[in-house]
Amino acid sequence: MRKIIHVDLDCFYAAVEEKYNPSLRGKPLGVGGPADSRSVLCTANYEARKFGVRAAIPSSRAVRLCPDLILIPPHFDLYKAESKKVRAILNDYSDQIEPLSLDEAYLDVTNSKLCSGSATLIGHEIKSRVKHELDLSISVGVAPNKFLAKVASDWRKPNGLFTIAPRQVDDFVKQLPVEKIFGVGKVTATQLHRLGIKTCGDLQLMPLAKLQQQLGSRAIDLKELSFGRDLRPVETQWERKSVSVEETFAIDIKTLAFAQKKIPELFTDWQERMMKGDYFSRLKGIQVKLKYSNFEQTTLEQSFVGKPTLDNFSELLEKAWARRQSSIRLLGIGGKLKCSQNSTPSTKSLNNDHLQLSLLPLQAFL
Ligand code: TTP
Ligand code: MG
Repeated sequence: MRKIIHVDLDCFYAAVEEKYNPSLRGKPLGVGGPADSRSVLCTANYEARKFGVRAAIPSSRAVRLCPDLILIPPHFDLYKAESKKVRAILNDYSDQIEPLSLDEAYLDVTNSKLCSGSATLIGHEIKSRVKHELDLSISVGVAPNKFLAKVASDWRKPNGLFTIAPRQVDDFVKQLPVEKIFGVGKVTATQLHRLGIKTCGDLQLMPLAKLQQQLGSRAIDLKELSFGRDLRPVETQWERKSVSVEETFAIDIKTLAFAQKKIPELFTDWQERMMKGDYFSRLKGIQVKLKYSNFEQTTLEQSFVGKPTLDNFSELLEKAWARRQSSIRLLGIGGKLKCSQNSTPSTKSLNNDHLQLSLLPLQAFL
């Protein structure tokens, strides 16, 4: 049985701002562009979150929700520097570390002899060192695999530590809302709810064939995760080469106009991923992927440097659609990334390029 730790700093950008300007502590704080621009928030501290202020909402809306909100522009170099310091602490506990973004990483501590071999004690020590040495708060999840470790780090956020021991997995997942499964966004969650599935326990009981009718190939992966099973290793060597998001539709889409309607939601998701991993500086191209009803697919790419807009993807979709003009079962958008010169935590990468679970080696469970 493996011992996996997932760490995620609390309101990271805002916490770094507070660290360097302690007078901000205790006050509602948002990091993002000015309220009179079209900017969105990168994050907000927990005081601001009480007002409904959170990442990705427009700054203008944030100040309407919380008139006393202090808005600070992001200082990315500072965040990268702090992220490196956290990474240096993590390095003391494992050499199998997979950074997911500037503020998140997995550690495999299965073979560690530190802290009497207790992953939970290692988690406590990491928390305490990040607090005392860096004046930052980090939440820690400990579990037998990556899926559960990530859920666990979020379970007691902020400043939490939560362990899901192997013997607790069965009971834990039974009550876990399906929304907690990564890759289950609003669309999939709604599909599942329609089938009467609210928790992983419900998902476990649903016959696979029925699930496949609704969700296609993803059904197998979701079913495995609903039992708390996830064999993905902690990957240390990868560098992300692309960031993409995609959606498989319950009913195939027949017209370009309908496909275009799906772009904004995908674009928002994609932009969030790109920002979170600080990938825009490495963007070299954008792409649109269409999978047709007969499972054939086409991908159209275009060179792009900088920050693409919704229109860029809409135009690309139009060109891709023109190739066949036939109904599609899946639409994806993404960006191709250049290799980084020196791998920082943000530019090292995820095991799976896509959010889609279908790329995971879950078949190995069967
Ligand atoms: P998160 O870990 O998602 O958020 P957080 O650390 O601010 O808050 P918490 O973990 O306590 O819930 O993202 C880490 C940083 O990435 C965040 O501080 C700012 C940045 N980010 C964006 O720039 N845009 C976004 O949409 C998101 C979600 C994060
Ligand atoms: Mg965080």
